[in-house]
Amino acid sequence: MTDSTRLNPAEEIVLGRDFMTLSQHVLSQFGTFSTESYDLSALMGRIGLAGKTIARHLSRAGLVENVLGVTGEVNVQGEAVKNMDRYANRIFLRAFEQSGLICRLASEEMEKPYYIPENCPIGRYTLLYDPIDGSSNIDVNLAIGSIFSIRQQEGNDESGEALDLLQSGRKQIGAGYILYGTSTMLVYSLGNGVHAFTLDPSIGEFILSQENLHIPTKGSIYSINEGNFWQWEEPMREYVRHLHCQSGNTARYSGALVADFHRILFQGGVFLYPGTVGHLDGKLRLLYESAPLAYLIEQAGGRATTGTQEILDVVPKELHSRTPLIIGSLENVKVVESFLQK
Ligand code: P6P
Repeated sequence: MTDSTRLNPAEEIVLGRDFMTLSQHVLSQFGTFSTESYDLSALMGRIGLAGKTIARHLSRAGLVENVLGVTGEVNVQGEAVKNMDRYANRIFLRAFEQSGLICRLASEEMEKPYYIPENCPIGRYTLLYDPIDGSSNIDVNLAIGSIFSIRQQEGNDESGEALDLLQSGRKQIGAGYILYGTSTMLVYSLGNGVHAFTLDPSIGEFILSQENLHIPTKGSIYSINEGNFWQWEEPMREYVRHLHCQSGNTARYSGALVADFHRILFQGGVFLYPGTVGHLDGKLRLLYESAPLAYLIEQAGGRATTGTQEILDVVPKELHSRTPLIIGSLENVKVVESFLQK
């Protein structure tokens, strides 16, 4: 008679692996069952729900209406709004209504923060997010992502100006991204290391796949849009020429920050989106693109800078402030800084 209460080692590993879900992992991070740990566990679970919903929508992009293509609107950034931008933005909003967790959401797609009044006395967190990063890749079925940053809400923000958000990235209590690639992955940190989850569609759960990620201190990959070469300032051109003169470097650029960042995080190297003569602050937004990725990279032992200042020390002038971004392995980023600070 087999003992049905016991598992063989292989089964134990699988069930042990399958049962480390995203929400469970967050709780295990705190080692206590405090209100904060439960709130953040539930909050991450909701982000996972948003990610799963967006991934499902993307998986049928060519088959259903209003996934590919544009809405005909222009967002606060002056960019054409893709159907997926609007859909994903709404999914994040819906994920947190009636949650009691998030009082305020700020997004690339919304000029002003969105308030959920029924959550405000209780939910003291703000979620800043880019619902779909790399949307130019959607219509050609290439990887895209969502990026998120979690902050405590300080005060009641009666003015609705969200002035407490105009503080440096050091105020973040957590950050992460979802990568809609060959598989859907969620990578996050709440200040205790960086952890990666892979969506198992058969059970509809993000399952822990890599824990305590560390970026290699040096890598051979550089990721930059060399089509902008003549718009960069001379020191940046000098750096790229330096790479061209060396053997062993590999250029990889997908057009989606999350995908390029993910490769650098796992394999080492450096991603760069510098300023250009027309836009010295570059293209990427600080609060919901660069700062959350800078939070992750520092947790993973890497570095993120504007070229002259650490990204996490930059104080935004307004909600949609942009910043140059150089992010990746410690040694690679320091070489870039040595060129830019000459
Ligand atoms: P470019 C996507 O629009 C995005 O914001 C990032 O995801 C990406 O890294 C960058 O812009 C690509 O910009 O100018 O190289 O096409």
